[in-house]
Amino acid sequence: MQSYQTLVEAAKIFAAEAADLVRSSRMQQLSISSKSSNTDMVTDVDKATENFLVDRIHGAFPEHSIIAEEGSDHKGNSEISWIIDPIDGTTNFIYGFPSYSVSIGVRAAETIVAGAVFNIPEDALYWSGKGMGAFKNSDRIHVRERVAVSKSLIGTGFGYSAIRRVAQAKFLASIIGEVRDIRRAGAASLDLCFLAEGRLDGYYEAGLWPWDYTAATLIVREAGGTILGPVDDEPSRELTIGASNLELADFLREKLHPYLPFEED
Ligand code: LIP
Repeated sequence: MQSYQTLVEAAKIFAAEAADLVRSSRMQQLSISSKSSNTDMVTDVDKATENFLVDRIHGAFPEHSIIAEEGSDHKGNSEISWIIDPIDGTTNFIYGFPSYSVSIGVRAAETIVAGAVFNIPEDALYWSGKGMGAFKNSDRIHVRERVAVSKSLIGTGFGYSAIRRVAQAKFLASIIGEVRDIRRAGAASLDLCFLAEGRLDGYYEAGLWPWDYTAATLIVREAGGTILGPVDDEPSRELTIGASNLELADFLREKLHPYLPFEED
């Protein structure tokens, strides 16, 4: 099996190349279609970037598996899996709102061993390898020093189902008076990387997919942060929580539990 370092370096290179492709496509006339709802959009750039990444990864590591947001699902004969979001924050990409990324996570069996998240508008690469620490470009990053829950800045996001968003907003209303404030940036991988570098104290979201959170989960953990799921320390589609400290993570999970699972259309 390749060393973790080889996988980390490859993820960094592939993420940067894919970011160049997205950036160069930004000014073209986008072809946009919808997926799970009329607000869940995908562009031809998402699909072209995914195809580029699948070709690059398969060309370098033909024995590896690949799972990606826009449907690629290549079964390899190795314990290594690449989990890709070609554009995380597609709505932001379409609107030109400066919060979208390329997210590439790598698992060896169940362990996340490499992660690369390219913040395209900021031209910055967040990356990590298991046991290597977390980085933004060449700078080491770390979660913010512990603060009281009441002084915590919390990121979150909402689903593509209107009923689900209303239920999520009701939960938000239940905690907004107990924390410093809320931020909604629109790309889970960047929300978690912002946590890793101290721009947020905590983050939660229900309804994420593995390609949204895999890479950034490793980056948060290697930056000294805590990741929780609904009942353990693994993120999931039901719930992903990230925090600079366990007290804040536990606060968010305890508050969220009575509201889960959020309704769907
Ligand atoms: C997005 C997530 C974000 C969530 C959005 C959307 P996409 O992923 O990263 O956290 O709030 O609703 O799901 O669909 O842009 O790849």
